[in-house]
Amino acid sequence: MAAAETPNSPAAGATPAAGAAGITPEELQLSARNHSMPLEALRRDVTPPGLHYVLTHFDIPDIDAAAWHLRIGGAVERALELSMAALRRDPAITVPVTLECAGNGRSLLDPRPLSQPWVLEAVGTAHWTGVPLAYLLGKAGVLPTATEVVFTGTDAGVQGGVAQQYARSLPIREALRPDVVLAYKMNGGELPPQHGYPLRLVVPGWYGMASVKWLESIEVVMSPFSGYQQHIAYRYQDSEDDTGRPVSRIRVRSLMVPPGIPDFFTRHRVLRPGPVLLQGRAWSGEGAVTAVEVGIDGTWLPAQLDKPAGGFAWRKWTLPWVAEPGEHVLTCRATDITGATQPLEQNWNYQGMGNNVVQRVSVTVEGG
Ligand SMILES: Nc1nc2c(c(=O)[nH]1)N[C@H]1C(S)=C(S)[C@@H](COP(=O)(O)O)O[C@H]1N2
Ligand SMILES: [Mo]
Repeated sequence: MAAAETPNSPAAGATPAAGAAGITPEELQLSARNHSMPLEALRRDVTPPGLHYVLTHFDIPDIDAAAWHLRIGGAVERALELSMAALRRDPAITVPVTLECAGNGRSLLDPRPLSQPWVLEAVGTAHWTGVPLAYLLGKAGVLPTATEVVFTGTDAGVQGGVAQQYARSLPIREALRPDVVLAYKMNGGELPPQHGYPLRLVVPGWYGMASVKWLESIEVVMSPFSGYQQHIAYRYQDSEDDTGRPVSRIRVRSLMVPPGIPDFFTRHRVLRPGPVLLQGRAWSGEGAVTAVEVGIDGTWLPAQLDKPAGGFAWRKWTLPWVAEPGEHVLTCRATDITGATQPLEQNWNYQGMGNNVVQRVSVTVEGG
């Protein structure tokens, strides 16, 4: 029984699998449903919906937006029930946000935790338009005793033997941030079915699991939420027995557009000798990216950074390189304002969360 993102049975998570070898039918099934962003899409500031990564634990619901309502209740002065038409009349904001799945990089771990086997590209940047969550919570009137807000999606399934609707909570101070949005548009167009139609939460700076799709209800609560996706899944665990620490903000990461052209099967890169502009994007959920270095055969050079497109949107970087004939390894490494940087050796954890190891691209420059 496979479900995305968290090893389902303790045995599954602990099963050693060497590198990417021996991919299981369950992993293949998940990776055929959930797709990542092709690395060449890093050329674009904004990721078109079809290129943005997708992660859905259960089934994509088919929702009739005309009949759909959002319920807001719990520890509030006034419970609200809002139609899509009513939400569209509220003041709207548009926020550029880089979303990344917390399981990005999982398939590189050894042993490999069995779940959605992401490589490096479970990321995308979109412009999300909708009503600020803080505005609606203000309308409902949050009681002073409130500590968290629970978001529940329509989609249901079984994970780790637990029947559930997908649900996550946010601490009240995060929920009241002005840039947290209940989005009904992606890149100016209608929200696509796979991205949460008709309404989803977007929490800038947090790994994707916080941004609940197909939102059905919002409940303000006074005690810690203990739902499966909060309490069991999305934790940094050292071992099966470790209760772990919750996954929250996106760790600093950079990726490059692999230069040249790919070999179809291996994706190994081939390019001509001479000047080439290496480029990519870097982001962090902890704050601004302050530096990107590019490694050419082990020598680190500072890349040039463009202006950021928003507080939690990726930043473009470039580095001119003169490619000489032969075999080369290109890497990139970002640092954010907290001083956090990307590890050269990945840290293993039981669920395979937050693996922000540096990307390595091997290239063959022709003419040697
Ligand atoms: N209702 C619901 N919301 C969800 C999920 C889900 O399975 N169901 N998956 C989460 C996870 S793990 C991620 S990484 C993001 C992915 O968002 P995207 O598919 O729009 O890129 O959605 C989050 N929101
Ligand atoms: Mo995710």
